[in-house]
Amino acid sequence: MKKQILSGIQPSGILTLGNYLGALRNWVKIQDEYDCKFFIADLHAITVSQDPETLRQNTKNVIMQYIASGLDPEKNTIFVQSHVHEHAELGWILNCTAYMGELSRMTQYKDKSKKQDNIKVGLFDYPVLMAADILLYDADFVPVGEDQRQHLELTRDVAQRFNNTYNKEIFKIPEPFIQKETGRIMSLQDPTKKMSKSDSNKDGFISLLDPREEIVRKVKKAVTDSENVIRYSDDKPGIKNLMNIYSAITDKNYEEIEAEFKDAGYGEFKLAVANTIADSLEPIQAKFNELNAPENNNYLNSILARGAKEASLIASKKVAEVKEAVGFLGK
Ligand code: ATP
Ligand code: LTN
Repeated sequence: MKKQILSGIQPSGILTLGNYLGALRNWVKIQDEYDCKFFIADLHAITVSQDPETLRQNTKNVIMQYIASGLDPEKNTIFVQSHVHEHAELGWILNCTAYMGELSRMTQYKDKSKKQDNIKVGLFDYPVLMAADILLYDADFVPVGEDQRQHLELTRDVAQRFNNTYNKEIFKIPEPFIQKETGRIMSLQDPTKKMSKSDSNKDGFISLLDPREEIVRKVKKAVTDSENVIRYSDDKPGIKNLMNIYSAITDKNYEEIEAEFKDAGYGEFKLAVANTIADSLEPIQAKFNELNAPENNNYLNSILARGAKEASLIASKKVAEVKEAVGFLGK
């Protein structure tokens, strides 16, 4: 039996290089070895305001970006979270297991709530829905970026507590699967903050669909320091971030990169990084444009219909087990 993998990305914009290197690219690498489910977390996306038409378009775009990045719809279950109502249903039940105190400690909530005037209950509750996503499918591993580690810890605590409360191993306790080097790609405009697709400063992130000129412009504008020496150091967060990106794409280690750019200044280094990024995104963009043609609409819909069917089958069994354990009267 292959081990189970589950992960998702919110359709809150076009995916960034951070999403790609931190999550998506790793999914592509492991898709043969594991039984994988990848979903589009639209229920999560509405924890902050979304324009309905943009959300619909972003959801389609994320599906196409998954496939264009190399996820094979024949090997993986790909689905939209809101197509499987058990996510919301289990989310509610787990709300009655999770504690206010533990949710209050989530750093993503603290960061995101600072940017909102009226903080939605859903933004606070988001990690519980994420726990439900994971626990529905008995995931062994959850491949995500570093920012999600805390949510995974919470998932493990909630699962354990639920199992203990009902004295039954209903939920499998999942493990995080986080790549150290690429787990946290930083904003180009503020290298102390993670690169994020919903950043209001569009120059902070590179989107998977940015054309080469735009990538070159953004990388050239990236905030660095004034030393003008390409050296890997924690006190040079901007350069460190660019070196991380370059290393992730080229597979060169930091010493090799330092040697390669020994006689170069930041201008030359940035141009090399930008072009390397653009080269690696080119095939993804070509495939995306192909998938985006109107004649492929039915193909994409059929993948999602199949994905929802496969996911629902598993999720409904888990929810039935949970309802029984909790003491709900059967129909
Ligand atoms: P939003 O800006 O809407 O919060 P986001 O860009 O932060 O979105 P998510 O949808 O929350 O992205 O994350 C999808 C996946 O990408 C998660 O596994 C997350 O850990 C990973 N990820 C997001 N940003 C980065 C980053 N800068 N570096 C590495 N991984 C990242
Ligand atoms: N919270 C995640 C997206 C997400 C997720 C999940 C990831 C929602 N549910 C379940 C892994 C497993 C994020 O990246 N912000």
